[in-house]
Amino acid sequence: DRAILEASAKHPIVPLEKGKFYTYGTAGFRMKADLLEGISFRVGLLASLRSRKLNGQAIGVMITASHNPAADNGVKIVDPLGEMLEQDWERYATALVNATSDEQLVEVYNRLATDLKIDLKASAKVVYGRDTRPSGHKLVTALADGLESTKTEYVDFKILTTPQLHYLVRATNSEGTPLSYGKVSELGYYEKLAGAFVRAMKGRRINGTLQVDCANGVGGPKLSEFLKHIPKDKVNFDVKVVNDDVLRPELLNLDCGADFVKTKQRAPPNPKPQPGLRSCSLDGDADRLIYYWQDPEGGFVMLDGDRISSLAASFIGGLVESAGLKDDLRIGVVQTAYANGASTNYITQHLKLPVICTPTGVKHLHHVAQGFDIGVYFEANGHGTVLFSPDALNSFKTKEPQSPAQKDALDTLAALGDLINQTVGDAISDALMVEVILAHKNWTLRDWAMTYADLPNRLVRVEVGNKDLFQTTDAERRLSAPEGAQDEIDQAVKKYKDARSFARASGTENACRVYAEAASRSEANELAERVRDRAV
Ligand code: 16G
Ligand code: ZN
Repeated sequence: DRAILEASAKHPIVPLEKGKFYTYGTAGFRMKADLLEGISFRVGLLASLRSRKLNGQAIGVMITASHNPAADNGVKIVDPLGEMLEQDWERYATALVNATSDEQLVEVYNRLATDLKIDLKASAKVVYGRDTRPSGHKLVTALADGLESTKTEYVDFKILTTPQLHYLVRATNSEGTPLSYGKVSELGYYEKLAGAFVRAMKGRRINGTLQVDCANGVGGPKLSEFLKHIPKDKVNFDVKVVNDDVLRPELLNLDCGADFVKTKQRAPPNPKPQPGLRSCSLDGDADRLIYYWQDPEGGFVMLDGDRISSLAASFIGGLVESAGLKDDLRIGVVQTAYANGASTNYITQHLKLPVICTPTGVKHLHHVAQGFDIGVYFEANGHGTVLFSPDALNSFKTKEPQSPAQKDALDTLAALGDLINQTVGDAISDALMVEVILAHKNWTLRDWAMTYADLPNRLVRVEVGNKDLFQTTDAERRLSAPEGAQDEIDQAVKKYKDARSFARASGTENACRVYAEAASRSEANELAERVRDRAV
């Protein structure tokens, strides 16, 4: 207890106004970096408890604020298999962080240990990393102090993308077992991806250059490092890395990156968009991906998370059929309310695959995707991945092929199982998957975009006094409170063709979001404004 008290005094928590509390949001604690030092220290305590509770398995901590401005930062906890922290534990994190004094902190810590039957003498291990934000350094120092004060073993993996940290957590816990996820090092991550990429491409050619906008974040240097591991004689992959300046922190996510492209629905102004160039953008911690190109005739065309999801579902569904596994493996797609209605239609009607809708946030989608043998999940904003069950992975490796075509499909599926990050959405891994699929289909981005036409849509952010008044049901597609608000939305939607709209409280900022889609751009805009004005 003394050790914790003393260390905690060095990393005080910044008190909030009366009645306000820090909360573990959709993606951990996220706010202005100067508020986070004490929080990071306390997250160290929580991670040690979690590790001790889980028999000393390694827990991960990632310091990042993703697509937020450079002045923000965040702390989130990763479970042993590389998944997001189990939801029950979010409130324990919140309890520790909101303790009002060092003494109270120790009290809460001890009470959690007692209530959860945790042996504080058992061994504990935590591995952590951070993105390129300058504030990250101070935050990992506080974190390490939290770990030392609880006698927790730790490994500092320094600067990483978020998905790399998730990889390392799973690799650490599976090392030396039959389910080993890969070598426990950043190099191991590159080698695994590069090897799988070569196997999945199988000599196919990639047409033209891919320009990757890295949001001036950690994805830039990491992508450049990864590219060195691709054997030039096996795959031609011509990548132009842009917006990869991590030496001027103020440039992070500034007028570039996946969030900019998705919300502004246009290409970053720098470098000047080149007509026809195949392009994609990562976000600040490289877990989101958006593709796009500037069409000489049609203007800017964006291929977002819904498009990546339907592309992956169509390709993998086809392979499963060719491999003769259609009756053995259940494939499904998981989306949120933000998914464009046209994508949902395409997947259910054309691909004939089931779609499940969940609330926003990767933890929800990931969980539901695990219910399938092959679960494809993406948020429209570009965050997502494809999960393969142990059964699925096993059948790719053990099924006896009846023909060369079957063998080909099985080999490609097995390669995809290694290429696609199984722990969390990973922009680098997802981009490689997209490139593999386009090469197999011999498609340009235009071919990809032709599969269906997106419904015009509009997202508006609304400042509200208290966002918590807005309660949702039906995977955030309907409001249950305030009273009467959903009726207003229903009335508004009725006025337009192919229309859909919903409102929800943000999980990351104090605001509401209104989404609307309809048959034409003007109708979508009108609907969004009507819902904003009448229901929110
Ligand atoms: C977080 C989520 C992201 C979600 C977004 C919604 C993770 C890792 N990140 O950034 O998936 O789309 O929140 O934000 O889960 P909102 O609640 O403010 O709309
Ligand atoms: Zn991110």
